[in-house]
Amino acid sequence: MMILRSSAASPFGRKVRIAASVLGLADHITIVQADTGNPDDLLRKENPLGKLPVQVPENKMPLYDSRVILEYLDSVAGGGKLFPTDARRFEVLTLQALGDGILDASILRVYEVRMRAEEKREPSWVAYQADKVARALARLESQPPALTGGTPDAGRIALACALGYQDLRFEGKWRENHPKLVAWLDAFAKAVPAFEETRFRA
Ligand SMILES: N[C@@H](CCC(=O)N[C@@H](CS)C(=O)NCC(=O)O)C(=O)O
Repeated sequence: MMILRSSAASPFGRKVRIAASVLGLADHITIVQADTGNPDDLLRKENPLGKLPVQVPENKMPLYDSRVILEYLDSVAGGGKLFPTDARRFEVLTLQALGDGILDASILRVYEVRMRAEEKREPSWVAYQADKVARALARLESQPPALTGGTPDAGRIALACALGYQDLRFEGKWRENHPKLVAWLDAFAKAVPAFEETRFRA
């Protein structure tokens, strides 16, 4: 059994759970809730950065971050599934970077509210992060990635989790002006049941 240290609402943890499901590895993973705010949580021992998800394969060193965990799961499943080795490889890796980047900027906005008292917040910095997300979503809306069928790759999993996080934390406002991406996410959810199965419900 491998341990996945994560939290139910984590979009990066969701990437790992979806990846494990599409690779048929979900039954080999026990999910243990981690608390990023608790200094005594094993999380900080396993990952000095104190970020989740962390995956601990049996008798092996802890693995992070989500990209590395996806690479690991892909290799356990025989390789070349989440990360194609053919000409599509760099398109997939760049889409993964874009999806993860949307998440990083979005999470910084959430943390600005969670970690800083109201009078200490910096609207121009929040707008700077929000603009990254807006530009990324505009680019994706103009060129939504093809859904290729079969096992979804790491780029498409990252994008689905990034859009799911906009629904969770930003009231799904992106849906108003990104109709192609909405259709893309609907198609992804239909093809990948683990997407709905891993949706966070408070
Ligand atoms: N690049 C990392 C990002 C992980 C991340 O930001 N996780 C958030 C929770 S969703 C976290 O642990 N935040 C706590 C912190 O930043 O200290 C990955 O891909 O796993």
